[in-house]
Amino acid sequence: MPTGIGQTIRRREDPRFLLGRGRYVDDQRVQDALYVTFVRSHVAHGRITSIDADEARALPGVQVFTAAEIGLPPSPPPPMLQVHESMYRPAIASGTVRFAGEIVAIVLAESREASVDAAGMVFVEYETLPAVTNIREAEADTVLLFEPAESNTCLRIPPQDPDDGLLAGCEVVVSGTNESPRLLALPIEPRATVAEFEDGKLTIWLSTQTPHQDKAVLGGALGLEPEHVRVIAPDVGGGFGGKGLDVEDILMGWLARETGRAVRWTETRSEHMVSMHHGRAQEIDFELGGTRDGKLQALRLKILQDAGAYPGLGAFLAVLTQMMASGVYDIPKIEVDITAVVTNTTPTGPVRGAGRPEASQMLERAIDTFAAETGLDPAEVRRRNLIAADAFPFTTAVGTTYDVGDYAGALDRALEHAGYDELRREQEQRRRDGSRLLLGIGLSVYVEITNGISEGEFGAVEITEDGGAIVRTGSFSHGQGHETTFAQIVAQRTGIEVENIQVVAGDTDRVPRGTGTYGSKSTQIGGAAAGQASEMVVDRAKQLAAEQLEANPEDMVLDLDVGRFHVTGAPEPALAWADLAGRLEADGQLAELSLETDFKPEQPTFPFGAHVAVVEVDADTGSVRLVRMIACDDAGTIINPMIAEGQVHGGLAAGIAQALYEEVRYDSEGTPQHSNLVTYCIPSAAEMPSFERVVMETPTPVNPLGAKGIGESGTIGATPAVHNAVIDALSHLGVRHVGMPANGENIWRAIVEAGG
Ligand code: MCN
Repeated sequence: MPTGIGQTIRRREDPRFLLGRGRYVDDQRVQDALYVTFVRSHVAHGRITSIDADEARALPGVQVFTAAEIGLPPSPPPPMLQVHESMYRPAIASGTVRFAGEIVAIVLAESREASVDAAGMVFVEYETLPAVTNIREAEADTVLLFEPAESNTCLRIPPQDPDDGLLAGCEVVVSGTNESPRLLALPIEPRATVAEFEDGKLTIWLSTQTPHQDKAVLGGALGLEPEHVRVIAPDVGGGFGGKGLDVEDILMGWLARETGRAVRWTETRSEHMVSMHHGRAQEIDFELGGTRDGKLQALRLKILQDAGAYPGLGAFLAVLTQMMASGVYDIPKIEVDITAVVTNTTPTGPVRGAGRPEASQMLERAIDTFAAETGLDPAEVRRRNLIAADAFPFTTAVGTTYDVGDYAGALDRALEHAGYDELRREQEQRRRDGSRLLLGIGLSVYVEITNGISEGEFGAVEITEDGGAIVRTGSFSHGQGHETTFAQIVAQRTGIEVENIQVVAGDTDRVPRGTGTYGSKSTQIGGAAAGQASEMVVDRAKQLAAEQLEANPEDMVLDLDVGRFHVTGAPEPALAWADLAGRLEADGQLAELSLETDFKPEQPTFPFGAHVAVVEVDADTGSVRLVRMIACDDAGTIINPMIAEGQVHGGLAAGIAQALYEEVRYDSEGTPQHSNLVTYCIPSAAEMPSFERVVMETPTPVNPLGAKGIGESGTIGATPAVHNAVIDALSHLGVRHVGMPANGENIWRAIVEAGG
């Protein structure tokens, strides 16, 4: 039996990566390329008063472009944002700069060194303007950033039927603010682009998650027909939600056409940290009400999202937060008010989780706050309010319909694995003993949305002459292991061995359409499409095998264990895939075993889970150590348990990093306080405990695989569990909240403020 769904096999792509044989954009050799350096503003908000590039231009082989020469029109944000035209983002700043890192000039030269040196000789002068970096200040409109636009607000969705008395009947009402700090996606491979323009066609190599969408946007921006744009995404060294088409890429396409030379650019880490979009950057004021015995009745939220310097996807992510505002709980009344504002900071966008972590971070903090107020155990408050396993499909008070779940099952498993009661006893004991190392236990029960806007995906399967298969998919792996899991899906349905199945993705000339990879949607739509195309090929192959064996097509079966066609009940005569393909090739019929499909599900899927974090906090210094991390994540049917586990591990590390370490900060003038990995803190494996994973699989009816997404689950569940654990450790000191990241400084401040 070939290795199909549910079996662990090692990632087929890994030997290439581990032996340094991956091929990334920067490895792409093109003839006679010019090297591009973007000159970026160090001023967060200002008027460009002069750009003096004379010295740079005088250098041999150097060309310099500014907005005046480029003349590309500013791009409107995605259609869901209706904003004043003055807020459209220019590819290169013209007149005004709006964040530190914005492009003001472009330098091209014959080598990277010459290009960087020449960029240092472009002198830009600014008249600085007041910078706004705080979202509450931006919301107040005291400084208008886009006059004549009359407000900094770029997305406003007030509650449909506001009810002043929403919380009136509640015996207990708790309130607070949860900040989800701005952070970086920070892939190991930074962005890189190579572009050439030959015979009227742009070929562009991008480090991206979304090659086909990028092709469409590039064509639109540069006025090129679809057949005149080819996007190739080779190996990508991580994206974490951050990679897609950026203004730099549009400029690279323009430069290749304008100069008639190939152009290349690979950003530095410092450049990356100020210019690739940032994530999160959201604050939520919450009010949660319920009965004294722990039944939740009403929730009111005011979401404030920082869109950064120009409105884009980041503003819209607050809508995903709203969609998931009820989480795993049956809360009868929920009112959500959304405001997104522009500031003088790097524009925001999706970073692993994108809008959903913010919902679970807020909700799980609110539940713990409610538990503290009522004196109930946090696990008990959760249990009393979880949506019951027999209530699905379930529509929450904010109108989101969940497919299937067993939230109590996930919580029970995680608590049992953790030894929750024993941990509580140990906590008590340490408190009684006056131990300096305080034990904290944090819970989160979460549900998230994957394939959030119910997109479809392309999949095709082609049988090759030797009886192997080529799978073409519109999904695109930037680290997730699709070369392995997509092959497993096809193997399961065709009986062809995984090693004889090639997965083709990421080249718009080799895959006709696709949407790419984000929102943990690839398996449930791209994988499902590949599975569906496999079944179509098998059906057609049965007919063709019947013709070859002069049998009735209805009697023909495919023995999946060995990949052979024969008549039911008679194993001989039989045709293996290679026999059939060989005969069809000889007859000129092999193309009939090349079929494609588009799989479009009715709705998104809703992975869920429960996490338990155990921390030790030093009461004197505030330093914190994550001691244990227990994760039960249910993504429906699992294709490859080892890959799924790897995804959870990566997600947990990201979620823990947000809870304890990561934060992008600006000073009051909008100057970023981090420009490299010395000053921006991300953890390494050394800071992580060995993760304890509890397996659970509840298949979804939404797609034939029964699979939900798993790429972001760990990120969504881990942050609130760890955050709650830190506050739990300090709760007996009167601490009710610690700002995120819950690092030594913030913990120490919270202890001091509580009088400890
Ligand atoms: N999988 C599985 N069984 C399931 C679901 C998934 O075996 N029920 C497998 C898949 O087949 C795939 C992997 O797990 O090999 C992730 O699948 P899926 O959950 O469908 O997510 P996507 O492939 O769409 O990946 C996107 C998701 C997102 S949104 C971010 S951000 C992210 C992530 O995945 N960025 C990553 N994981 C990452 N992993 C790496 N190494 N690098 C990134 O940049």
